[in-house]
Amino acid sequence: MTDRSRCRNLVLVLGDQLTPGLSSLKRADPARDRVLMVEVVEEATYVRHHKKKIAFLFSAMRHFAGELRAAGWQVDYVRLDEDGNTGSFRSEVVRAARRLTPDRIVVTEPGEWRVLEDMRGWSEPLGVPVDIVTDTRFLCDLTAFRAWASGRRQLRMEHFYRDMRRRTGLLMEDGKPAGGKWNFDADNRRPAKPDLFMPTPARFEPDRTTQEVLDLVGRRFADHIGDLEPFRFAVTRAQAETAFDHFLESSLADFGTYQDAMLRGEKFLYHSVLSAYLNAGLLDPMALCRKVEAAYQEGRAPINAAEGFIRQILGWREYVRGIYWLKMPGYAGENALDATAPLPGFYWTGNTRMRCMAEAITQTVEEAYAHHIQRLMITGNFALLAGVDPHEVHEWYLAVYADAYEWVELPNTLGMSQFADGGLLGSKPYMSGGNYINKMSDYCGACAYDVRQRTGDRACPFNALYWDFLDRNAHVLRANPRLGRAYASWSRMDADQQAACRRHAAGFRERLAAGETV
Ligand code: FAD
Ligand code: DLZ
Ligand code: SF4
Repeated sequence: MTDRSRCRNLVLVLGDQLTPGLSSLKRADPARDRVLMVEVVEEATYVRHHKKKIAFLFSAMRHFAGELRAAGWQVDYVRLDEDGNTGSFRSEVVRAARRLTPDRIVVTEPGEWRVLEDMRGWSEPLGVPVDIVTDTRFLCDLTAFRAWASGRRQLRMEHFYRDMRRRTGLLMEDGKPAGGKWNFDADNRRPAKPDLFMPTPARFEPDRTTQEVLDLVGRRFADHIGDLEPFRFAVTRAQAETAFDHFLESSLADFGTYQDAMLRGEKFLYHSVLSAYLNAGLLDPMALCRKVEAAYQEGRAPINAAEGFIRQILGWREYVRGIYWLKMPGYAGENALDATAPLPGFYWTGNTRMRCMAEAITQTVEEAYAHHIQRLMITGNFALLAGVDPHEVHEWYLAVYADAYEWVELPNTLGMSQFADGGLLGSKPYMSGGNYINKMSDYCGACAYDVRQRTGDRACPFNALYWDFLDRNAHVLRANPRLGRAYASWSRMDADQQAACRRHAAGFRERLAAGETV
């Protein structure tokens, strides 16, 4: 259909905008406007995304297009393997505009700077205005975040989070935080024990649409990281809501207590495994927070669980998005510790003798998922200690996780995990030697290395790397009051021990650089 009067607005809906109440759709009229959705090779390959991530999005996009059509919209959906698909957002919008001659293009602002910059240049070649409208799916709009950040010396998440609790009234009782404290993190650091009754997230059998996508992705992206099957993701809003309800029933109560725990073979523990759905727009963050608050109020979840979960969504998720848009485009290039080592090849395979790294990476390859402490204190910690170039680390996280889009991934990786922003996001680097990993997991007992040794053939690599990291970066970090105890311990070591640590770490980093199996 090329009737101009039927396409006043051409509404482009991106793969992470699968929300019926999307701001661009709200501005349009199903009777007169047209929706455009495109599967494009550029989005799948600007970093080489995990096969499961591509399959999840393509299937969720196709299902969403079907739901829009059922709701009365005309949707032009361009499949990846369709004849004439030109492969990028820009060229597909140009092609559609030639076909449909719209008066204007409407699009909700994208989640990545790269795409926004490109969109800002579309109007001229298209010869029609491009309206980029605010994304209203977040709990703190960017103007409010800028106002919060303005004039502050430090942009700490905890302060932002308290403001958000007050603003939304979530877990507030008579103007005070429910349970008498803002933050129950201190209760949320218990290691887990292998348990026969460990919950598993809700899983869904692929339907015909998903099966077609799996065949497509298997053919077209065979050389990307990751196992495509078994594929058990939710691909519709209804399924994602079922997954959330299942989490509420089976895992929320223990979510807080075991939030930082890690166990061999347990890929999900009590985590919600909802981030991919939230970030694609299949779930509404406020609705989740309200349901978790209700579970607390009705006595179905303790305060440390409810507060812990709400803090992740109301606090961290909104905060990192605010930081991203406040600091881009410069943020992506920061490298406060001048880290330059290449990302070790085993990040793509899990082929390492370090049990903790093998567990975290193998499940990433299998599931396009690892939980927060695995990302932060295993793969992130190792890259930080080994001095890996933060840009390479960033590209890895962006590629391998089903929930990764730059607005959320970059601040978490570059800021929280790699300290490449020099402490804008975190007051000190998140780092540890083997001791912490041993305390919070059962990995070390099954490792080729010995967590108690600092140097020697079987010494846990995290140990010498930890001390060497502090030493190498003393010019940046020594003045940090939160590292006072760590530097005091380093100073208490005698010169021979310090030299042995340095030698061991340097030898290990050389073997890493040479691509040896470590
Ligand atoms: P749960 O532990 O069940 O938490 C509930 C929800 O809270 C999550 O679904 C997520 O939406 C939100 N959340 C929790 N922590 C964070 C956080 N730090 N930032 C933003 N939201 C948070 N999260 C992403 O969504 N996308 C990413 O690309 C991403 N990259 C990361 C990279 C690194 C190096 C680190 C350390 C963390 C990263 N995170 C990212 C944050 C966090 O690890 C994931 O959100 C979480 O592991 C998703 O699993 P879950 O749904 O089971 O979360
Ligand atoms: C991640 C991704 C992939 C793999 N493919 C597509 C696609 O083909 N079409 C699409 O609309 N979106 C895709 N996405 C999500 C986009 O990369 C995302 O919308 C932008 O990065 C902005 O956040
Ligand atoms: Fe990881 Fe070291 Fe423990 Fe091995 S000994 S699992 S390398 S922390």
